Amino acid sequence: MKLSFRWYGEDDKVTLEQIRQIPGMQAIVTAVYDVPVGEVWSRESIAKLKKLTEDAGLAFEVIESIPVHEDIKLGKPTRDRYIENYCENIRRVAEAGIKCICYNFMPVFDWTRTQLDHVLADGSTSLVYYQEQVDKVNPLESDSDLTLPGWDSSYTRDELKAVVAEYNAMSEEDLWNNLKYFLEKVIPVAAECDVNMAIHEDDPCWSIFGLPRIITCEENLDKFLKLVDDPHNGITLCTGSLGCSAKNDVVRMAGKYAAMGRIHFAHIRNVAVLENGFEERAHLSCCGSLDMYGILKALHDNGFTGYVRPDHGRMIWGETGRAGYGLYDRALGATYINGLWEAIEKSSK
Ligand code: DNO
Repeated sequence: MKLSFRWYGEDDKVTLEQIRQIPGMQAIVTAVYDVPVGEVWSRESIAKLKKLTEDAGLAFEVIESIPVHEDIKLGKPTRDRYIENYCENIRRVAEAGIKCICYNFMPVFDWTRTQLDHVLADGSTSLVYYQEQVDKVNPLESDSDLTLPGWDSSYTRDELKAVVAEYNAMSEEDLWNNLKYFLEKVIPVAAECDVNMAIHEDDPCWSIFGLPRIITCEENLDKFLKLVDDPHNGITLCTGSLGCSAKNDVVRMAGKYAAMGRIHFAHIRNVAVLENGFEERAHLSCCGSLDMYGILKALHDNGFTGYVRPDHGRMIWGETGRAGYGLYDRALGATYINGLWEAIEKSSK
């Protein structure tokens, strides 16, 4: 595995110098943020990220994310232009040395939580999802509170209502067809550039607001990998996204898809699964519902060689900043991952 860390660019409170001091840190995970979704990234912006990263002694090899324009997911006539731009972005980041691109195919809403600063028993704060709070929100009603974190804030309320209505008229099968159409154009370009595409599971892995969500479980990941059966068409195994549903056996999925050579990136995060949702917890197995040792061992024993990053951390030690993306708890997560990996490697010899 190659240990990596997400960095939001020069505006990130967490600096490259700090990230470099995390033991065993090898690579940065970042993106160009100065271009609207769907447009082509400038070579200058890409080169700047590369230089900053490499000057800090870290590898510039993973992008998270090149976002997919809604017109592609909706299958609108304008999608071809956006897909062409997407292919151009793959070529451009590949030229700069990128080996892996993380993206998602979630309609409108990326990750969804109902609170960003829930106080846990130890006084740290974390991101949580309680179903009863989500149920109170109806994006189509003008008086509902539309401020759940993680959403694209560039939409006005009317635009959001319009795009949600478009999805409401679509079936899951339509979304599958649009994903297939996208992959059939994009994966050959990724293969030509030798870049691995790594789709991120839907977070949480179930439908919200009646919108279709399809990258949610083993059956659907099997279907996804067959849409275009090429090793460059792979997944980001996000343990927290899959693991917030008790129906997903994340250890089994880690082993299975690693053995197939289709996991290119792993987001390592623990969650406590509750009856009415889930809470993000510290990375250790004993802090949540997931067997983190089992997951990493399954990756290791099945020949996984991709990138790993500690995913969302809690806010601890008085740190403030971007929810889920502070320095301290993610650094603890990185150290835990390193410890597990060393032990797994040595005991398997
Ligand atoms: C949340 C992240 C996601 C992820 C995208 C990938 O913290 O894991 O926003 O980056 O879904 O496209």
